[in-house]
Amino acid sequence: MLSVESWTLDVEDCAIVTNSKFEEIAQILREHQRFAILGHVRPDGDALGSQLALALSLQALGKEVCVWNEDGMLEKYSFLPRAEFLTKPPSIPEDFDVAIALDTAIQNRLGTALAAIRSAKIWINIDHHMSNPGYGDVVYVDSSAPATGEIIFRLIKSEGLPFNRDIAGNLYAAISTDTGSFQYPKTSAHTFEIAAELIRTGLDVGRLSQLLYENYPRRRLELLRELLRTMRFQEEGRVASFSLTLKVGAELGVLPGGGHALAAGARVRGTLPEVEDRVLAEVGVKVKSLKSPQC
Ligand SMILES: [Mn+2]
Repeated sequence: MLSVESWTLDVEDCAIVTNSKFEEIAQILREHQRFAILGHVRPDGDALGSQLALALSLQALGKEVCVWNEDGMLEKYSFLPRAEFLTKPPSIPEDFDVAIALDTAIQNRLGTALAAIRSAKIWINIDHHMSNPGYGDVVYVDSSAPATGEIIFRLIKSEGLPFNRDIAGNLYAAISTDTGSFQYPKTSAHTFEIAAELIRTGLDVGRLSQLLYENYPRRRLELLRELLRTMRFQEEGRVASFSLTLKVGAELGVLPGGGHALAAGARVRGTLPEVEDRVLAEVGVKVKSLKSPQC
């Protein structure tokens, strides 16, 4: 039930994607006037931060830019610089010179933002998910990048596109959140070098970190309290489980969580105690078959 949207595991079949050069992308950005910048539904910090960062750079270049996400700006990211620039897409589709999908492995995960594009002369697809099949006319997918924000930073810097503190703040949020605060394995020395360059624009890292990681809505704490209250341990402490009834979930105003490679979901018929027992019995069998951890 906790946020799993940013846990992306690149295990799906992957197509060989031939990347365009930054030079070619920058030329398209400079030569056209009207842009739509889109990101995936149920956005995370990387999607929202990357969208805003590229949009602000294009706006500073004198372009006309729409920044759309099906879910609009999430309350928890509303502190991002120029957050109000990102809106829900309109119900009547519009025409663009260039539509740019960011951080979105599968094009239809753009949701209603995709439907709001009646036409685009060029589709650009910039992403870091290995499962991205390379849709669009111009593609840049780098699965070694820990965040789409890192690719946007490299594009902006290598091509001399406008860069300022607002752009840096959005990119810092994108990279920080998608690396789990610079902890996940794809975090490299280069990632820290980029972060250093972003901070040099004058970012207040302490304040940004506080807003990113230490501010919770009350219902998140209430959800955590409910989950911890039901927590139990089995298999000599190697299995921990907790549960949430739909009734309590509805009272707390939280949605049922989706499925993800690292956070699988299933619908199982039965009462909660019955289903819990069945799932935990299966987990117990699996755990018994595993060797003891070495560390
Ligand atoms: Mn991402």
